[in-house]
Amino acid sequence: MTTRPVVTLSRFLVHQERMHPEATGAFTNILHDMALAAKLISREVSKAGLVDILGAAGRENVHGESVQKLDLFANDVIYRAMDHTGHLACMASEEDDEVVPIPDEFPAGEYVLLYDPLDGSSNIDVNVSIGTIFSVHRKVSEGKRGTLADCLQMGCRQVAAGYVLYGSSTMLVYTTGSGVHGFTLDPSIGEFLLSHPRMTIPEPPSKTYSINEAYYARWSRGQQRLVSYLKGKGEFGSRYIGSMVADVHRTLLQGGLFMYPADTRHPRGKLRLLYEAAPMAMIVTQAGGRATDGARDILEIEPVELHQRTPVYLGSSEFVELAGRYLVEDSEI
Ligand code: AFP
Repeated sequence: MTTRPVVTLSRFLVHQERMHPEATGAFTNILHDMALAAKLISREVSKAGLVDILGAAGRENVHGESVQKLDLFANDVIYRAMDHTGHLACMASEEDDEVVPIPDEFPAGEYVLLYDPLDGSSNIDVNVSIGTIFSVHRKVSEGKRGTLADCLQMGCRQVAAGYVLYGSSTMLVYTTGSGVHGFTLDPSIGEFLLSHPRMTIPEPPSKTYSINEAYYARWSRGQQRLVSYLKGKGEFGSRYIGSMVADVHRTLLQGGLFMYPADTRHPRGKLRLLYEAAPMAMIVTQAGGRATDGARDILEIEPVELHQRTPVYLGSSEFVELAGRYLVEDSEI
């Protein structure tokens, strides 16, 4: 009987680092630290349903300790896993208004980390999958400590992007620009194991579109006609979880079209360019798909502010291009 070797995330990262003799190891360590943060968040997320026993956020638990909201907990865990390592020049989080500096007592490094610590957090109370999204850039500014300019870089300059899905299993999926690799957490040994090497969006893709259709009345004519076309074909299925990580993960595994368009309430879309759209765009593009704002490639959008929003169309190339053709006809909202 032949058994496949078990490849842990650590072993995989060491192997990848060996293929780049110029590597300092800093980058590998960032991914290691991210994996550690993911395990800590995963442990807390899996306890979310026990909130009545363990204590609701903002109150004290049975041990008399104060309980943090999960998204703030996740934000804190990632920051603390990263702040002292000497690999990062600064960070930026969806939860914080400004660039998050590295404390003065710790050395600063050459990379910048942007993250959405717990995306889809409104789904926590109903036990639906949620996730963490992260993006890594190289520092480009002169000084030792990172600045806003280091965070406001185009998606095509990302050196790595990834997400962690807290679902029926916890998965870490990442790319450094040479393929997308997925690891599943084995809770019995506390290790991420390589379960999805070289992920690519399947061809032919599943005919699935994913959008919050309740906003139909707020969409542009082009957007309405696109969805009417997809429905009218009678060939498409529809899936929408409302947690971007979960919706993108399904799209990656099965193909399809995920959309969060601009609408009258969100004229620039709802999703954040730096924390959600750009990292997911890098992953989907690396997996053979496409990601646009309806017209422009997401990876080519020049960010001008930290919390900038963008419409998002991502998934199988043919569907993203189809969406673009409908939207170009009528961009008025
Ligand atoms: P929350 O973090 O507030 O739950 O928002 C999740 C999210 O940013 C993204 O994960 C979903 O794709 C999208 O918003 C869902 O938004 P709608 O509820 O408007 O469909």
